[in-house]
Amino acid sequence: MLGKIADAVRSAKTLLLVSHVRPDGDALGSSVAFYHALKSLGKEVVVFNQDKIPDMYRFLPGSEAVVHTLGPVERFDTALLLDCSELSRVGDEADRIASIGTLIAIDHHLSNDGTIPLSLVDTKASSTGEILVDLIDKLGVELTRDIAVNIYTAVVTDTGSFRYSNTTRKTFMLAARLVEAGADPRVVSEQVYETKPLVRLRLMSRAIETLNISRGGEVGSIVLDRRSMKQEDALPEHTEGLVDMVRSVQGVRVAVFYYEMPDGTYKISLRSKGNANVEQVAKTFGGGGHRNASACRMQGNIKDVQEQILAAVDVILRETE
Ligand SMILES: [Mn+2]
Repeated sequence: MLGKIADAVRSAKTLLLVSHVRPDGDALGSSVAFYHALKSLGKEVVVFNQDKIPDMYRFLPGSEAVVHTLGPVERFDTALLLDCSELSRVGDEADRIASIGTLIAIDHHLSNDGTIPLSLVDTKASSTGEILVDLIDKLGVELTRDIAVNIYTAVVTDTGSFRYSNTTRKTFMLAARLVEAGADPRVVSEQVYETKPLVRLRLMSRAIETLNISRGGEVGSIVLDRRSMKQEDALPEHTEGLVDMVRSVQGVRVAVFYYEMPDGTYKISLRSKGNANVEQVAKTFGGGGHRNASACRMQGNIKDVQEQILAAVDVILRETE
């Protein structure tokens, strides 16, 4: 598949790079890294994402090239989906993007509806960035500093700074290569982890007040409602990482974060330690993700939502006791 995709990229003239809504470090790092790679091959490239770039990722070299309005799609002969392999994940422009002649997907998520024939999905890879380097090598593109910084950020953010189970020998070998090519680990971690706005800390304080511990300390959950978000003048991106704070508690095997969106529906982020498979919980409610990090959306009042989620969490914890 890698060879086929490399051929398709080589014969493409005008490419669209697109990733999932609410882009994370891997989505953006991969998209912008491949933008540089394609430019060096003399291609016409547009990087599109429906949502704005979170401030913490604005340091990524080339991130200013990302556009948020798609424009006519007829000019593209090829579209590459990065860090997602289902068109619906790209947002409102999914149908128009689907009409582009050649569609390619590069991803490491399990959820894959198989509608894109040219799909390179490696669920063992730490990140889309890691897979992308294989393609960049195959294309004979030099790993420049700009590419390295973007890919390094993708790897660091998707592995939780080389802490999650997706961190392998290959990840460290790649990291060494990226540092050699000019990525500075201190600069990246400072930008990604130490430039948070104060409002995030205030949200954290509000969320901690809602902390609920159940199942003898194995399940911890927090809630953020619309009112708190409004009162703190907070944006959705400010909630990123709150759920990890709950997972960090000793004895907690599953952490749940109920986030009330502006329309009153709930986005539920699930995190787990070890074998506890929260992807199964998310799937029960039409969501997805990985074993240790998943999400789904639900409607209804918070009490009902919590009850349903806790029942599903109970099922997976019984299975791995
Ligand atoms: Mn990813």
